[in-house]
Amino acid sequence: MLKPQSTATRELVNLDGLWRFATESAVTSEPWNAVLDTPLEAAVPASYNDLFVDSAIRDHVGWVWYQRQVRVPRGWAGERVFVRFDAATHEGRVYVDGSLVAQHVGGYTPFEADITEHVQAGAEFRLTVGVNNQLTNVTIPPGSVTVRQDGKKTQTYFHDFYNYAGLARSVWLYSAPAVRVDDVTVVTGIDGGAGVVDYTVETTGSADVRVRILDAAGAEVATGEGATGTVRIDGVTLWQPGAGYLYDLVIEVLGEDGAVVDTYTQSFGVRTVEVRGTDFLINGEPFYFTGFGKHEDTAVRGKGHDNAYLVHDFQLLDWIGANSFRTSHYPYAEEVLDFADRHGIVVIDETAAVGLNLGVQGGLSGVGPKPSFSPETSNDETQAAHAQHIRELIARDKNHPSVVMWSIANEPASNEEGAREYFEPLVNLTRELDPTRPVTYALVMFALVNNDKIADLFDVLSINRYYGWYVFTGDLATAEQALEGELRGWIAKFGKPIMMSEYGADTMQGLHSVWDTPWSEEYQASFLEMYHRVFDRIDGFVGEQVWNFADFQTSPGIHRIDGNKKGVFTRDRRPKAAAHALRTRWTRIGTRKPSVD
Ligand code: BDP
Repeated sequence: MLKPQSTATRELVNLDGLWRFATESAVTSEPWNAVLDTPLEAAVPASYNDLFVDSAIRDHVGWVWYQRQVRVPRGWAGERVFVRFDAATHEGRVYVDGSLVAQHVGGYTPFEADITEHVQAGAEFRLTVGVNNQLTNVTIPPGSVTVRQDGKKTQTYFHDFYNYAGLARSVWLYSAPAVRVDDVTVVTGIDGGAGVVDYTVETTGSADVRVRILDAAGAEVATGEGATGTVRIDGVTLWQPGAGYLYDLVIEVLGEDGAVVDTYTQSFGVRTVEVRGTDFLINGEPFYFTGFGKHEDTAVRGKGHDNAYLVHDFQLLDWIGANSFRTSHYPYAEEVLDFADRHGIVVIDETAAVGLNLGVQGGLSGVGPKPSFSPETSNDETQAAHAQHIRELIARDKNHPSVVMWSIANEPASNEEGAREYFEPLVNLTRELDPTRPVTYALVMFALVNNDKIADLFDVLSINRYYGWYVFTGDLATAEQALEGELRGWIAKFGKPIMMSEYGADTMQGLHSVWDTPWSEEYQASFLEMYHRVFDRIDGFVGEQVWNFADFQTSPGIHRIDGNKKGVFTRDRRPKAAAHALRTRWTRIGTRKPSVD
């Protein structure tokens, strides 16, 4: 799905700002039919939960309403007019005045509606958006809603981060011509010193297409004719980890008289990704991932996208020597991937399929033990929602050179009955939609080499482990043996690349100890060092991503102190002691770990 942009033939109006806001209980049953009668205004983009000092809003389960007036620019007569939501978490319904124009399920992927028939150039309309935060056994991610005796709804979910909701990403109004670029896919290869660029442009209606490729300085380096084609870039500059060189594919759609009726520019990088034996190769060179699992999470904004945090987080990644991160546990804002493209940070792009596991959360949430895959829990309908989510993720992110792998789930119950039937079609779908990128999933601690049912379906084994934290707490010597034994078992059985996609210890900033005291800053550093000793003894190991980049908010519970504290940085991005040790190690590693003797 194309990201809206302003070009010679398209105009773009950003609708961020302050919108009228109310929960469903505070307004009439069809709030789109009138001006919302509410004293509240909510910032867009931002999750609504932490904006107001009102627990009835923070903990609200169900619909909330956002509304604003929008004027269509007067020059848009004769154009198609679209409204585009970068995300509505987790379900959105959009009304233009009294008309429903879009409905979308899935909280982290964009959707849009052609509203041309409902609006007039130069005139105002009322844009009302309902957003629902309910998670059920058939949503991705899953959860469950309970109605108490007093009628109040409460919700449980099976993932370890706060269920922030609302309009956390930008909203756009844009114009585009009736005959236009509808989609583009760019796949790149390398042939000696040349880049080989396969492109496929889809248009609305049949029209001639031509393309030009511009280098980063804006110089034309190649051209092509037709909606699909292959173009060579001689003397290509590759997109590399740490050096995110981008080209522009300028697409022009031609009218019957040969005049340009639409133009759209897709940036891309020339690079290849491949798994060979136990190596993960970028541009044919073994690549070693260093970095983090992250979250979109800041104070007050919740999951609201913020360019200041975007810049600062990438500065910190650079400072600490990290070359990559995983978009744990949902697709991040497109601005994040664009930034990673430009700055050469490698991304493992994850779906929002987190918590397909009632075994893990039994203890934490009080739900279970129930089978994770069954008609009452994750079932065919869940799988269909998961498939749709994968389609939308790949449609959105397929052209990002920074994205080198899809992670289609975090910690599913891959050790349980039904896991293979659930996952095999999803892995096949992912490969069909994108044959160019490896596919992985992050393995839960209960999924072991002798009971996991799906590892053989994937290209890379991404292991989440907490030896020394949830098990062998405070006993790093025993944890070290257990970790090494387990990792060697995976390598011996599968001969695939294996990486640590999560390892970390909760750490209270400012707590110090001369002992191996869990929660102290020293323990976090010793814990990570212990893991690194093990990684450095194992061949076939392709990366380490610490859990987590920064402290983040979770639902309340006795296992968490105002959120998860496994951050190497605090929630306001100050380094804990471990950050300095990681910096020493990762700046030394760069992109390639020295091989084991
Ligand atoms: C893993 C999850 C992650 C949690 C982490 C933890 O993948 O979302 O936050 O553990 O417990 O199970 O800190």
